Amino acid sequence: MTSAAPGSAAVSKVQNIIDGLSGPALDGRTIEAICPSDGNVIAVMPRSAKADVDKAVAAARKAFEEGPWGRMTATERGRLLCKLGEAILGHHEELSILESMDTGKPLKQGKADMTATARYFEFYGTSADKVHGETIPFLNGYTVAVVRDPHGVTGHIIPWNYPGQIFGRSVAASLACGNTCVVKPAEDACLSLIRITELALEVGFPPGVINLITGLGEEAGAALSSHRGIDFISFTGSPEVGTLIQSAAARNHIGCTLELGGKSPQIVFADADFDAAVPTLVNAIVQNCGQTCSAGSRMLVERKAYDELVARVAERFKTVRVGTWDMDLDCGAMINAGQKARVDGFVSRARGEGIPVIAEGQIAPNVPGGGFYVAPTLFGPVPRTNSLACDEVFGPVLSAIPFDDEADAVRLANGTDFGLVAGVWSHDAKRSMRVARAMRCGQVFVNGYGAGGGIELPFGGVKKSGHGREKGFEALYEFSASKTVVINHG
Ligand code: TXE
Repeated sequence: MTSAAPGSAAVSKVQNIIDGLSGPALDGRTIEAICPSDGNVIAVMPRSAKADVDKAVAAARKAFEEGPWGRMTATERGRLLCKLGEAILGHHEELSILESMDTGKPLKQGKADMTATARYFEFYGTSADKVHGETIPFLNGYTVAVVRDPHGVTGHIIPWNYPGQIFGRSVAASLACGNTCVVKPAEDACLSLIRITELALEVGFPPGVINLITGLGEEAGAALSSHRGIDFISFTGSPEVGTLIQSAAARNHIGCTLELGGKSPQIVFADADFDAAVPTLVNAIVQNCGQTCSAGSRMLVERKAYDELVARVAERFKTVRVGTWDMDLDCGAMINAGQKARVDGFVSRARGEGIPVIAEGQIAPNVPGGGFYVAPTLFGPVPRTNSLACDEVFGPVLSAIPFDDEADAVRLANGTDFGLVAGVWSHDAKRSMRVARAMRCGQVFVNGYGAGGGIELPFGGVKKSGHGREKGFEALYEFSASKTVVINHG
């Protein structure tokens, strides 16, 4: 990667990495990477097409079947993953700046993301030699062993909201199982991932084990997800594209994990500790400018405490500051003009329908005109069937909704098409447990939310939020398949 000094006006030229070699798209086409903070072009990347995908998949196949990767022990593979984690930490500042410039997120968030990315490689590096199988009692004279095999070549389509972290959680888990990978980052955010792939080669990953191609979703992404040469696909992104990915996987009879976002409720009972809840409720929606699959976008509040809690959240909401990535405030810019327009559309429709605005954050006065900024907005009470209460906004927009009792809270929380994460705030342990168990989603937090990224915690959704689990040890079951070996020694 020939990189410009971060923050300088120079434009980097970045390249695909296939079989250990950097290069342009075969037909030489390019696309531009834009910094969301000011709208300036910061890099030019290959606009890969099917031929590039063919080449990357062939390299991954060769590395899986012929390269040293398949002959290495799980411990050796794990050591390399840990070394890559260390290299990410060794280049933490550089990678964090790339991530923040490329996505518009505040630098402290870019730094936290890179720390988490490194931790994924450490977690899966130290897990690689613990992917144990089992034995099963069977007929007399038989021993049955269930071993876990890698799938082969795995495809990874990464979104732009947390490029490093989502690369880490899916690629590291896949590599720990012994697969080789082809990665297609989002066209809006690829810079940190190219650098991490370079670092992988520097620390000793054999060529072809991690291949990365940049390009548009409907071109390179579609070519990768429908490729006959891949054996599994991991996708994080929109439900619409998730449907395309699952259809392509079905046509090729391969498995996939789909993580497709959410409309996560935070249920606050009147007996909750408001001092603890308020900052978390606000952070859960403004973090990464609300562009977080698990954003706590619905604040459901027990009616008798509604006015008090909403007033306290509003007070905090007004202090939220939005600015450029290097101003390092609470929120950065939205990723692109399209996502800004989407969020602006939700806000103006809600205003037009007369839904009260309770509070707004502040955009710093000196942000550049070309950036994609939106002011965080707290609406309430939001009617339960309004689009704001049901659809994923993917921006810093919080909907406050009162509920009457526990049953009503559960009905309301489960009442959208999504099911990713939920939060429950109450001092009544029995009630918290009942509500947590009643949630139809993949993760529930009680008296907290997000818990520092939760690398060790299985993560994924139900319903329109997708299926399959990444993070934690469960990901290792997704990226491997069991094989039952039946030995007759009678
Ligand atoms: O997502 P896309 P977009 C949600 C969020 C957001 C909306 C749209 O609600 O507002 O999706 O965002 C690749 N075949 N999430 O349009 O298009 C694309 O190149 C194969 C939630 O950016 O789904 C990128 O790498 N791949 C979410 C990735 O899919 C294709 C994170 C995601 O892009 C493709 C992002 C195709 N036909 C958005 N079309 C989360 N769950 O965290 C696109 N891609």
